[in-house]
Amino acid sequence: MITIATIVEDYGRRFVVKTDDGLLLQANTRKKRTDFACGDRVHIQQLNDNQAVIEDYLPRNNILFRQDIRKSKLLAANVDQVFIIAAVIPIPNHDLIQRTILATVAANIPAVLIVNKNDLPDNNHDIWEKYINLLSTPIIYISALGNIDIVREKMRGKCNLLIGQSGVGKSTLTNALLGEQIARVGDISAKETGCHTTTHTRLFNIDNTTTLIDSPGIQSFGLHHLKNHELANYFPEMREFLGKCRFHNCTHRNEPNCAIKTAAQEGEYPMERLLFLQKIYNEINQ
Ligand SMILES: Nc1nc2c(ncn2[C@@H]2O[C@H](COP(=O)(O)OP(=O)(O)OP(=O)(O)O)[C@@H](O)[C@H]2O)c(=O)[nH]1
Ligand SMILES: [Mg+2]
Ligand SMILES: [Zn+2]
Repeated sequence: MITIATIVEDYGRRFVVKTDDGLLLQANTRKKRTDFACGDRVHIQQLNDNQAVIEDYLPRNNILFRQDIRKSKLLAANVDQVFIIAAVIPIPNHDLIQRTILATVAANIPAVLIVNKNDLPDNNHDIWEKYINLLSTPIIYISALGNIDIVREKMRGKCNLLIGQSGVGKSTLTNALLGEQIARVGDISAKETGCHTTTHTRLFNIDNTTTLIDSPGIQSFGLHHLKNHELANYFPEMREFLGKCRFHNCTHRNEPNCAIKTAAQEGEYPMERLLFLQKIYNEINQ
């Protein structure tokens, strides 16, 4: 019998699905397919009381993924909102944060930056302020160990994905939102770089209308799926300068009379962002 279910746990090759009746089933795919993600609505064939086979996914509203030269990694499907989590510890990887933002813009999913561990001393907010222009929503400063009502409010009624470096507190926040210690939390007090505590992506129900996907920490974010001619469009703060370069197909690298380079040189556009754009251009054209 074919039934519809949602993927609630993604172990890469095997999955856990939840039927619309609330039944949890261990699920494999046919022909070792791995092109499924947490949040996917799928057709399943139920085999017995606790096993099923995933036949295919239903049309997706969106899919967030990263892609390096050889392979792509699906992060989650059908999410309404991505929360990019960062903190002062582990040391923030700003390249990774910018890449994640770029991927969410390309996937057309609104993103919010959560700066966690605000209870720690030396929490200088200045380093985060640059992201305000890159996100349509302001940055939220929280401590997952303290009051998280502002996050709960923002998540209400939506499917939310938590993504970020290992050790920033994604699972701690997940547990705080759930009101119980379900997701495993790692101790990084001895290691600044953090260790990967969460090893698979998992979807939780916060209430009847709100879901939350906790994911393993990421170290890199390949953007090989982005196309050359679209890239600049994914820099929302760059839009006012686009179309003003001498060449309509300007890549904003070595071309003469590039409006963005000029703006950056004159301090009207952040040089850091132009260099980031050029870096991604060079990377996807290798
Ligand atoms: N001081 C402080 N520590 C926090 C906060 N949130 C999380 N931590 C600590 O940070 C460490 C890592 O937290 P996790 O929730 O496991 O981090 P994670 O992002 O899920 O890590 P991965 O699963 O490896 O990706 C734990 O020791 C938490 O107790 C916070 O708001 N303040
Ligand atoms: Mg975790
Ligand atoms: Zn240009």
